Amino acid sequence: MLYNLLYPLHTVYSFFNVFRYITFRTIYAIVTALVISFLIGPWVTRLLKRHQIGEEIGGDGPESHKHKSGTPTMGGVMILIAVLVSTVLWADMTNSYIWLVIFSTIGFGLIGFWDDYLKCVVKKKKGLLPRYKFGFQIIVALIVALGLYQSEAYSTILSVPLFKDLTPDIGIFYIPFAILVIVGASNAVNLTDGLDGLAVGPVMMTAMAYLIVAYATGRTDFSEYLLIPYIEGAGELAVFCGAIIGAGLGFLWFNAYPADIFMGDVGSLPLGGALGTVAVISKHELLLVLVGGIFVIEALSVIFQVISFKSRGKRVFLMAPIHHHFELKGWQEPKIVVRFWILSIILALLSLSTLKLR
Ligand code: 57M
Repeated sequence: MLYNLLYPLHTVYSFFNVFRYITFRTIYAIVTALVISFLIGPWVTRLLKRHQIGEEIGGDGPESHKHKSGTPTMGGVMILIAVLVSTVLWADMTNSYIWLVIFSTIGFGLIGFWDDYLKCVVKKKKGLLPRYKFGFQIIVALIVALGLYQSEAYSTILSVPLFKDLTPDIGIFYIPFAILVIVGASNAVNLTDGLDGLAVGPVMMTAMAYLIVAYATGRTDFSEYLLIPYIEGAGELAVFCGAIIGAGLGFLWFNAYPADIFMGDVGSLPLGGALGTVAVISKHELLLVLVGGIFVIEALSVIFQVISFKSRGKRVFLMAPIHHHFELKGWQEPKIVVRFWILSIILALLSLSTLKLR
């Protein structure tokens, strides 16, 4: 918005020219989201405590989690406020991709909010029934996919990491594919969110990688040099990714071990959905499997565990998702979290290297 309001003044005061630069606006989107989360964090925590919106830890989890009972949850509200306010302030609000990603974030945020509300306020243990949760996630992702598909400038060609000549055009199948990426990312981040700081670390790393990807795809020179698709206007998503990084850092301040607050589904579902949407818009959908490798490993551990348990009555892991396996093996929570962060940094670096390795 500041871009739309202030940049036109550059003809009068040349200083306002600076608002033209995505890099400048991205840095300030990070700072703004960080400051907002710092400012509202204590207030959100107090509000949630006052209304007793806290986590109820069931008896089925690891013993080490029992003491976390009552920790305020739904801290994702503060992430959403920080991301959205910062994006609206610093992004070009005439850019349709920005509106699409805002829509996706709010859509998944509302689904998460509803689920948390049922669990924590109405005290309905199971929250929103999985079939409804999944159904609404598909509807939000379908709207995003249709929004892109109907735009003439948008291509249904996939870019496959490492293979510059492999560019399959999946045509109408792009719609279910985009839904799979967005809904898959949303649920995978949700599954990962089971230890203090575990989800938000890789979320920030993924946002950082996509900040660079989006910036490069939005520039003719960079995309030509790197042989990646050029998508006019996609560079603006760097501002959004910056807002996620700032909000994530601010949230981590309160969610670091021992956590004062959990993000809840109102945080995990929109963060995953937003990253999936950015991956789809920037036409680096398949890269998300590598960048967000931690989320993929967490989701796969659940799939293998469930299949193995149902088919042969045996578990592959002591407990799924895989972070619980390490807990039951005796690793301390901060050790698991920091090791997963390290893996996530390595994966983000590897992913960025594939932009050049073709
Ligand atoms: C939500 N929720 C956390 C917190 C967070 C199919 C099955 C694998 C589904 C899965 C599931 O329900 N996953 C989604 C996971 C929960 O965290 C809350 O949920 C929000 C995210 N949606 O923001 O509000 C607990 O995680 C801990 N936590 C922290 N720090 C944080 O910053 O310590 C969360 C954030 C919190 C807190 O203890 O209460 C969760 O783990 O429940 N189900 C599971 O993950 C269950 N696994 C399971 O049943 N495994 C089975 C197989 C056959 C699937 C097995 O391996 O045998 C675990 N859920 C629970 N206990 N409650 C098992 C242990």
